[in-house]
Amino acid sequence: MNTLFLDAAFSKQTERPPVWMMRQAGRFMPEYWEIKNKYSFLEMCKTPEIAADVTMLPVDLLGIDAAILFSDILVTGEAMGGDLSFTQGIGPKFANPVRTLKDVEALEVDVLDRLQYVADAIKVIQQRLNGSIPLIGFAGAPFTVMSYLVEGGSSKDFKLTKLLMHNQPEVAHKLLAKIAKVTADYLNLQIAAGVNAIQIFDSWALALSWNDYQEFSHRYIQEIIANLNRKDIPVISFCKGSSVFAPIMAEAKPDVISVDWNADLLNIKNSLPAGIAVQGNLDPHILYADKPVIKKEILRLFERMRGQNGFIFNLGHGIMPDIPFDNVKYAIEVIKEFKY
Ligand code: 1CP
Repeated sequence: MNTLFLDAAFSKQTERPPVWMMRQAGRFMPEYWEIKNKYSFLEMCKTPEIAADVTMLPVDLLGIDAAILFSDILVTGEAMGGDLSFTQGIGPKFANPVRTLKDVEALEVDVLDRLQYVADAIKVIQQRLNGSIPLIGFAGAPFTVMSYLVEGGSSKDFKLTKLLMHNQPEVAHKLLAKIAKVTADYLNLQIAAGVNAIQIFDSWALALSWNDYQEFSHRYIQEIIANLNRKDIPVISFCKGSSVFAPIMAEAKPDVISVDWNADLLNIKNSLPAGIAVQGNLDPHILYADKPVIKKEILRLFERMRGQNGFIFNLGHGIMPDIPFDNVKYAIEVIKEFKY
């Protein structure tokens, strides 16, 4: 197996930084659309052979150092009773938003049988990978998943979510505790099915104040990480907002913190306890730019991180759907030519 990714995740020395990209198995690839035109997004997630086909696209076409399970962070919300759909150009929608104590009480927590298709997909993907590179499993963090359940879909300002947190904190905590329980069970299901690493996505934590982040997000992530059957499975904690929240995130004891693009990555790494690796942190918009710019920005980051154990190259957030495929391919070539 190519162990670059796992070595860096455990802060061991590597000959070059390993690379994978958030949202690497997605809409910027023409081959993704060939599959997407035939099935709905949830059909793709729930059919193990198709989920495996999509997971393998960036492995075969880009040569990345780690694969990520093709699924979505919102499948936990669906399993708990959310009526989830994805509409092209609009995004995710929960038709039955969760806004009252009664709504929260109606959500179920013993739901692993409804997520068995993910375990099945992991087994098919591992057969396809055949030991070549590690497979990353993932879940959404409770705050981010709660925001979709409460808002009923995507949100710009998280107004209803914050109103619930501020006016009825006990209801918000009840909801977060339920999501955290399902998420820990779900990640342990993924570990049992054979993933080699876990990433927790708290995509919208940046919307929270320092205090609210600790009360409504961090403590649940901490609880989830503490409940994982980690063995030799590294845990990556990602949030949009990590430039600010990294010191709090470290208290949950992840192996890796995935950093957005606002911060200087070395400064963040130096501020963390020894043994926590960093992942990041190229601004994904750089991948729209001309190739010499892409190369210059990647090499600038790598020169800054030269000599550091515990550095995984990634973007500060996911690849946008209209980034040219050729630019992503070029970026990966630049990365793989680099030697420390
Ligand atoms: O390579 C991969 O990363 C693919 C697997 C993957 C992952 C890790 C998908 C497929 N979604 C996710 C996680 C995810 N889903 C996050 C966290 C990552 C991040 O912050 O980028 C979030 C916030 C979601 C929610 C979601 N699902 C959105 C965002 C909507 C918003 O509020 O801005 C969207 C558009 C989806 C649908 C979705 N999930 C994945 C894909 C490829 C798609 C698009 C479906 C389509 O083809 O229309």
